[in-house]
Amino acid sequence: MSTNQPLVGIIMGSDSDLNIMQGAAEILKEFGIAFELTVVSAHRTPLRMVAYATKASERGLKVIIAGAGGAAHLPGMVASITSLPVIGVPIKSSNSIDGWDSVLSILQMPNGIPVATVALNAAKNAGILAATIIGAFDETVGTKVKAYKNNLEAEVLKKVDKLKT
Ligand code: RP5
Repeated sequence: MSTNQPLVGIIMGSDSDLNIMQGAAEILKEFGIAFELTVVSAHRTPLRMVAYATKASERGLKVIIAGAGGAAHLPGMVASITSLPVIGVPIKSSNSIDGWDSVLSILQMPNGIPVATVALNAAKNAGILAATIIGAFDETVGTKVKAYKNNLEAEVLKKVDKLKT
């Protein structure tokens, strides 16, 4: 990809989510996909959330990855405003109910407003999914995603071979 225009917006409810959300940033770097990363809170900065979601598409973003924990309304609220695909990352932010609060808040969206929800803390998978969406239209990215998956397969086959010896 030859431009520095961010194609993926990585947002999170708090800077305490950053440790997990770095996983999305790292894999997007590996795929050579430009991204931006910032904190947008559905509850503490609701107007900033509305502004971000409203302008995301016109600013050139193609996919939004939104991570949040607890009453994790950020991905769903952003999805309710933007026409871009939104990938939700449930974050285990407290031990009280093992992250089920985050998972269910992001997963259980009403009809019409889908959020592509990855597993608990699975920011890397969110990055791979974002690359896959972009790769469906961008051949360079698509080829990298294919190579990534081929490599996963090769790694497994190597282990299978080792088991035979
Ligand atoms: C959520 O509350 C955030 O996404 C974070 O996972 C959780 C805790 O936030 P802090 O109190 O650490 O800022 O909104």
